[in-house]
Amino acid sequence: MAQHQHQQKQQQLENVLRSDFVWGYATAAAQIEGAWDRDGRGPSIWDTLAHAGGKIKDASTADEATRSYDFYKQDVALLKQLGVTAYRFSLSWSRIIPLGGRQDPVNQLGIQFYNNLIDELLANDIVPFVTLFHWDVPQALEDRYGGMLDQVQYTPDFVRFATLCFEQFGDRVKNWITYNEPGVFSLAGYAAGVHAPARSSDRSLNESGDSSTEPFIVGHTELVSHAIVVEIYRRQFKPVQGGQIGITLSGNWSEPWDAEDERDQAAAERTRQFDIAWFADPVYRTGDYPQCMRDQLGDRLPRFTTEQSKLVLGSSDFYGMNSYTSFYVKHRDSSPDINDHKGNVDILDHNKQGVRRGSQSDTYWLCTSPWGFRKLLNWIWQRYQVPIFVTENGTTVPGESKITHVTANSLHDTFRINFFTSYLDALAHAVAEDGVDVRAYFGWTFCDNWEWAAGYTDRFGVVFVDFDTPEKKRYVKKSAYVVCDIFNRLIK
Ligand code: GBH
Repeated sequence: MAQHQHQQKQQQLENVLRSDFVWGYATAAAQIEGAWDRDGRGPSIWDTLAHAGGKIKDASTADEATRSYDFYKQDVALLKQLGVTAYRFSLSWSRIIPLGGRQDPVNQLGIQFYNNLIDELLANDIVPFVTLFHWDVPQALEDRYGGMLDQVQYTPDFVRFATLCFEQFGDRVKNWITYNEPGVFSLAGYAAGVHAPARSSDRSLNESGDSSTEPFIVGHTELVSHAIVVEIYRRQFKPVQGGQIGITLSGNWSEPWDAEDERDQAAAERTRQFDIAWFADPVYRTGDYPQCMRDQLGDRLPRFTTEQSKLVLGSSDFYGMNSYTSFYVKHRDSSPDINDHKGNVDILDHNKQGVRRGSQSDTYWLCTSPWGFRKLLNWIWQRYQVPIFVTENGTTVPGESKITHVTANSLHDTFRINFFTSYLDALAHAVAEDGVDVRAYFGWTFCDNWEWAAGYTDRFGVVFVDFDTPEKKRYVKKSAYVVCDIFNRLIK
């Protein structure tokens, strides 16, 4: 096996994380709740995409998902059993405001559901981390004005939704995340066209869209509306409620294919900037997009007005970090394609010496590469200097998606245990030896769930779900206990 030579034997660290370090698991409404049309909920763009057919790997929908809408009490009890101190979940906008808009009626049953969930968590001493937006735009807003493509129409609708949530839940919720992975929402939905609302320049895949412009317009809408919501929270709610608010960004580590070649070093840095600094520089560093993106994209990259730029800079109390894997990056000599979003590079599984980026999971893009996780924690900390909350990190297990009914053996998820053990070891070393300020960690994810375009074919949970049973029966995998043991050792 031509394995990666990145692992070094390191001593096992103890008591290196702050005593107030919080940890748990993250989920998203669209992936777990089910009850897609019950108690007044309106459809989101993901319901539309799944129901239209042809875009989801196993032709499934999230109509039922794990039925956490029905079983939230059991889920909270199970979370408690797994030892977590926090739980990150998202709100379904169209459950709370079925048509989504600022003039549209509020659904009291939707508010009631989240009140119940929040109260149940607090009764169990589990701290709620609430994401306002995890990719599920109300379909009515998509129909009305094209959703986030129309920044002027969309922004007041998102502001109203966010304000309503602060009013209704902010007495008990003290940790808010505005957007989950704005870059993935933009690129997968408007460049690759594989996520809702399924737009791209590729007419064999999507009816409409423009991969060379729309992702950047949508990204701009997300940044500006995020900043406006944060300003409102800080001015109107924080003085009374006392919580914190920020954004969660996706990002994987980019390593030069040839570590000796300056062109590959520059390419890897450029990819980090397209991947991460696209959102992180405006928010944490400069109030503007990175220069390398402006150089390549020119006027296709929107410009911040002076006022927007001021609002965006400093608009996050923490760095919400979602990261799963690492890639090798090689420079290209040709000039960039109009639809390029990565900085004109080749993304590779092996480096020049033939070393693999890590062991392959069940998911094509995901390999276990903790060596890059430590480097990425350092890069983010050095560049942005804000406390890091790891808001997602996890893996699928080779072959696990083929298991439909549980056996004792299938709960021994050794591959996932190795993933969490090595990533948490990397995190502990980044904190203890590199001085990186990490304050929270959420594994992705609690239960196996509806994995977007992969449907039910990717199992990311530390809890196995038997989707064939009406009650979506849950079984704890071994990794859940290992993760708990690791945090018991690492937290002071
Ligand atoms: C997260 O996104 C999501 O927040 C979460 O809802 C999801 O369930 C979880 O990951 C697991 O997938 O173009 O080859 O890089 C992860 C980020 C970004 C990973 C887009 C897949 C596309 C493949 N995703 N990426 S590639």
